[in-house]
Amino acid sequence: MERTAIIFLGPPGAGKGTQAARLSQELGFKKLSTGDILRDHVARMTPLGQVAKPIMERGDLVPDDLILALIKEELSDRVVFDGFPRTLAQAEALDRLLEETGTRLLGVVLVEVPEEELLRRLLRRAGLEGRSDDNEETIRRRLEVYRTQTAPLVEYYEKRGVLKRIDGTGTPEEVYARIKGALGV
Ligand code: B4P
Repeated sequence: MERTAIIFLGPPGAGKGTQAARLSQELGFKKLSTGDILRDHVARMTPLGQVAKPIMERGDLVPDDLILALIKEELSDRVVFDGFPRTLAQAEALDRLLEETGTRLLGVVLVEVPEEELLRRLLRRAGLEGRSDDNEETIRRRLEVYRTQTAPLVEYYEKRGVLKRIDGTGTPEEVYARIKGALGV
């Protein structure tokens, strides 16, 4: 069986987690969400969780070396990455890992949503789920971190011809149909 991977990229609140969950389930791929794994470590207060907690509460990124160790531990033959990579160093390390393991990148799905809508969605989730990083100050910091540290990955993947730009507005079903169409799966 060929080893394959799909990456979900996009600002906080774009719906990456929602769409990655659905796609991985339908394709039978493992969903590897660095945000979910980190939240689990924080909840269990593991050594990684203790380091990650204040960083995530501020809306900053957890150091690359810690994230890369997690990824190596959790990598699988068929995988959907949700929220990883988030920095150029992570993207370059992932390239090396995919090459070493003979894994083919099927596409990088960039979910695009205007900033006012992102804020609206995350503030609504704050009321529903009470995630500790879903308050207005942290959300603004997460958006800023996305612009400065993660947005450069758009050009990185665009240059290689693997980027699929997806309009992330509308219902989750509408967005999902666009993603499947763009990936041809
Ligand atoms: P994540 O968990 O990845 O959080 P996020 O970027 O905010 O995305 P999330 O998955 O929650 O939101 P989504 O767009 O799916 O990261 C949290 C923190 O962990 C980071 O700030 C960082 O500190 C750390 N971290 C994670 N990965 C890291 C890495 N690789 N390197 C370093 N640090 C890392 O959805 C948002 C909301 O929109 C949901 O409530 C959803 O229900 C709603 N929604 C989805 N689709 C919708 C639609 N079509 N219409 C309306 N609402 C919709």
